[in-house]
Amino acid sequence: MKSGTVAVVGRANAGKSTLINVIVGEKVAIVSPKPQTTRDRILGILTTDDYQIVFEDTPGFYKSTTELNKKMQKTARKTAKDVDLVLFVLDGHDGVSDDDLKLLSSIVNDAPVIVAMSKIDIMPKDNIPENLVKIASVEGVSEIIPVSARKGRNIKELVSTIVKYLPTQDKLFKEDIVSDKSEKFMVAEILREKILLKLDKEIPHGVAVIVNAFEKKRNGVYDINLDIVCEKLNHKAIIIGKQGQMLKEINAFARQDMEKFLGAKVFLTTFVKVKENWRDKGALIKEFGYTDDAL
Ligand SMILES: Nc1nc2c(ncn2[C@@H]2O[C@H](COP(=O)(O)OP(=O)(O)OP(=O)(O)O)[C@@H](O)[C@H]2O)c(=O)[nH]1
Ligand SMILES: [Mg+2]
Repeated sequence: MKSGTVAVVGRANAGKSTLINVIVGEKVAIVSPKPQTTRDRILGILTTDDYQIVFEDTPGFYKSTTELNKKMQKTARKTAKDVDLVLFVLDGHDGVSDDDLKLLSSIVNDAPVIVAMSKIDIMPKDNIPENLVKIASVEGVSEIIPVSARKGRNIKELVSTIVKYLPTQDKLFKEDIVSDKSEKFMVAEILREKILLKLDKEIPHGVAVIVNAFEKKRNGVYDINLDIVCEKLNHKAIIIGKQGQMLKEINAFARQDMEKFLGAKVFLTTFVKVKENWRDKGALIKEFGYTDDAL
């Protein structure tokens, strides 16, 4: 049996989490059109009779000066070491830049590197060969596979290529495990995903979601109470919206997804709090669970 770990790294918004969700066949990580959606290392595990791939999703590389961002970048760099394979996701639909190539060469280390050139469904066809040549110029790249997670293109080819590079050994996880994250973690993330989708500019990036209560009642209904922590009083007003309309929409949208995820009815309550500039305060970052200590 082939089995091993695969760090999935790349620029923020490249499509890493989308690709893992599609390959694993379940939503293990939230996705949004905004950069810096993923903040933690999240495992997504695909097991068949012949192989087990343990994907390690990471926060995308992004230029930002907050302490939280520094922690996220560290998580990504640390994850890229000490794995059997690196899967570098590169969104080249606007062309592959020198910065992309620099980033790619900076993560090349002892493990083989496969580049998934993502979003080919929105990439002008004529650009594909040129992009491939550019990526191939980086030393240490073992394979380049053009894919579209959205359209499911070349996913099988990508998986079989990954398997080729994994060691022959027993499974690392039981076959029924798809993620290392708890239901509690995922419901908080689902709410954060809806905030990312509904709100713009700095607001969603400055939001953390904290679980106060997560309980399955005897009637089967989940009672969930979450805090939405934001950075400024005026952000709180925007999140709540006129007569609470924005928060109502966010909650309704999130509850729907939570019910799908948990397979049960959800009673959701949320409360918006302000913690000034928490993204620059180490103690709060830790309190909110963003730490690379476990890596
Ligand atoms: N057209 C197209 N869009 C895609 C594809 N894959 C992902 N996207 C979109 O790209 C955006 C970013 O996707 P994510 O999966 O959140 O990207 P990520 O690399 O995990 O981003 P971070 O977590 O911020 O680092 C979302 O709006 C996705 O719907 C694809 O194959 N084609
Ligand atoms: Mg992500």
